[in-house]
Amino acid sequence: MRPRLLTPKIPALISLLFVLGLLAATAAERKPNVVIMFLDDSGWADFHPFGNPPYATPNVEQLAKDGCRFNNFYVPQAVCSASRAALMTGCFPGRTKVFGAHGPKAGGLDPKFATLAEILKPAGYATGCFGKWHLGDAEGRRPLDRGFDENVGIMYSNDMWKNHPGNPKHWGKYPLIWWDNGEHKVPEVDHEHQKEFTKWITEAAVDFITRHKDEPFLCYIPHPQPHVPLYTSKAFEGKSGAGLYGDVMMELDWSLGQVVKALKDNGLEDGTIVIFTSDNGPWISYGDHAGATPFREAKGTSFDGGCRSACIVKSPGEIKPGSTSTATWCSVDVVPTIAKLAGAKLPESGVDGHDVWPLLTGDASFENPIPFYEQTIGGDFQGFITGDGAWKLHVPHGYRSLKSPGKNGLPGPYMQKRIGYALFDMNKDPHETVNVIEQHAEVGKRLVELAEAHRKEFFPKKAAFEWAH
Ligand SMILES: [Ca+2]
Repeated sequence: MRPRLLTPKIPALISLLFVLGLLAATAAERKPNVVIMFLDDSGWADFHPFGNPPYATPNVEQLAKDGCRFNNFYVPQAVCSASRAALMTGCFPGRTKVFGAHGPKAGGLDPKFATLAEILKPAGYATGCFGKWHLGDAEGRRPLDRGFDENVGIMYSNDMWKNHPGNPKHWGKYPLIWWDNGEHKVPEVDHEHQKEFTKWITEAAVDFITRHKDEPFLCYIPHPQPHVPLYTSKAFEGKSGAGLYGDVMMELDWSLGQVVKALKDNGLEDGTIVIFTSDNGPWISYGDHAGATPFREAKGTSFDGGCRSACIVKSPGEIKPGSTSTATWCSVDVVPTIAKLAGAKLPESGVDGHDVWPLLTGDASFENPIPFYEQTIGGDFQGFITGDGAWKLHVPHGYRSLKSPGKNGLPGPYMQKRIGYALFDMNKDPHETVNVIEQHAEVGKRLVELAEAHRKEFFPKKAAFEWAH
C-alpha cells in the first residue's frame, strides 16, 4: 500500500517537534564519557586500599574514595591478549578464539567481533587508545583499523623485543615499534624509550581528553606496565624506596591522577565513568619484579590469583562514593554495560556479558543474570566462577605453580601441577583451598553439567566432562 501524502502543515510541525526534542536531549543528557585504565599484570594487592604495599598510591585511594571498589571482579583468561579481547568485545575467549599472548604477526582479534570503539563510534563517540593494544599488529588489526580515531603506543608486550631475558634471538626478530597515529614514531624501541612509556601514554590521554571535552569520548588507556621488563621515568627512579616495582606503581598511580585531573580541569568529572583495573594477576616468576595477590596462584592460571583483578569504578552521582562491593562481575560485562549507557547498538552476533549497571550502582535487588563466567588458559577451558560468586568450579587441568621466584628482571622456574574436578565455596573459602565437591555433590553435578554444555558449544575438541561422584 502506498503511504498517504502528508499535508504541508504536518511535516513542518514534525520538524519543529524533532528540533525541540533534539535540543532537549542535548541539554539534558550528554552521553557519558568513558575512561578505562587497564594495567598489565598488576596484582590484586598492588594498590591501597586493596592491599598494603610498601609504597604510596594516593590517586588510586582517592579514586576508591570517590567511587566503588569491587573485590570480586574477574577477567575470563589471565593472559594479555585473551583478556584484552574479552574487555574490548564483551565476548569470552571461547567465542573470539583469542587465546594467550599474541606475538608479532600473530592473528589478533578477528574483525567479525566488534570492539567497544566500533560499538561507540556510531553513537557519536570520539575514541582513543593509548598504551599496549595486543589484539593484532598487522594491517587491518591495529587500533586505527578497529574503531579508534587516535592511537599512541605499542602493538604487543614490551618484553617481545631484542632485549628479552630468555630468548632475545626469537623475540628480536621484529622491532618493538612505538606507534603514533599510524606512524612509526620510534622504529625500534630501546631501554631509554621504555622508560618514557608511562609518561608518553599519560600525556597522550590527557591531550585527547582536553581536545574532546565537547563531545562524548572513550579514552582507553592500557598501560604496558607493570609487565616486565619494568621501566620508570627518571622522575620516579628510587621514589618509592621499595625497589623498582614500587617506583613503577607510583608512576602508574601518578598517571591515574593526571587523567582524573584532566577530567576535573575540563569540567568533565561529573559526566565521566572511570574504570581502573588490570588485565590479569601478577607474573610471580619474576619475584621482586612482580606484584602481589592474596589469592591462589597467579597470572597464567585460572585460580583467583590469575583471574581476579582489583577494580574501581567511579561515576559521580551514580555510584556511591567510598563504597565497597563484593558482587561478582567480569570484564565481558563492560561492553554491554557501557553500550547501554551510551545508547549504542550491540553487535547482532551478540556478546557473552550483560548490562550490570544496577550492580555497579549498588542496586541490592539486582541479580547477575549470567550463570557463570568462563575461565580458560590458552585454548583450554578450565572451569568457571558462578555469576552469583558463590562457587568456583575447576574441571581437570594442568597448571603452572611457582617453584622459586626470580630476581632483578630474570624469571624463576615453575613446576607443573594438576587439579581434578574441584568445587570451592568462594564465600567461605576465597583462597580455593578446600575442595567441597563431595560435600556439595548436587551443586557439583549441576555445575559439571553446565561446564559440559559450554564445552560442547565452545570447545568441542576437548574431551567430555563426566560427573562421577
Ligand atoms: Ca597481562
